[in-house]
Amino acid sequence: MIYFLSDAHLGSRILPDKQAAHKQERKVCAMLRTLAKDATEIFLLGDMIDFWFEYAYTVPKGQTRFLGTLAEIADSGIVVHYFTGNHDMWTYGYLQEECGVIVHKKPESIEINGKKCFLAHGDGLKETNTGVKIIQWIFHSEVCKKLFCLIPSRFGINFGLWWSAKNRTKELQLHNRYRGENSERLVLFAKDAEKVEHHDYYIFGHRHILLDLMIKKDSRVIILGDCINEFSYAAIDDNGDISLLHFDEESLL
Ligand SMILES: [Mn+2]
Repeated sequence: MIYFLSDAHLGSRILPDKQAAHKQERKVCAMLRTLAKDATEIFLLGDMIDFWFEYAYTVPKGQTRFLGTLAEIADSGIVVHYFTGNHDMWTYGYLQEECGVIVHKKPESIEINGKKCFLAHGDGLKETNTGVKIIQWIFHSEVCKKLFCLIPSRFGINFGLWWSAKNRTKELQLHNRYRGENSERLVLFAKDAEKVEHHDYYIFGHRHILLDLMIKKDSRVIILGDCINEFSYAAIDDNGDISLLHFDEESLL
């Protein structure tokens, strides 16, 4: 089986306290370990960590269980793909070296069990808002990254977590529902992309909604939900069939 999950936003200040954060992190790890039982590959499609920035000699505190679980799964021979999202894009080798994952910083077109899949976190696709575009340019700028490195980490990381929580709160208030086939950006993106190159599945994270939509008789858009409230994931079986599922911790007991 091949699995896809996204958007755990581990370490987010939206959660009430450390205890709640650890509870969520343990559940994400339990989910990963359960999927690992019959997985050959696991794709993390972005924003697994709420704010990640690697400095030359240090990384942000926290997410210890999660990073350990990734390393354990990768060490066992399962290929783990880590797509960066718009909250955890500032990774420069640590996740590959220490956790053994393959980092993808751009969308990928990959054939999986005979199906052509377009995989992406989903931020920036079909984006029309100039403000958001400017922020995205800043986030991807090498100069801005170097400048951010000059800020002491206690201020830099504090700012990152604050910005991230503010952003998520806004998203939760404004956008956390399906906008419909004609307004949902990722669906519009997939429909446009389909005119140029065919994919059987378009799989995205980012939106924190669950969507399984046929856009053509042989093309489907999947949006993965999240690992905060839904603990949802997609699975592609050996025949290339895809399903959107929920992880149920109770069933493990
Ligand atoms: Mn995102």
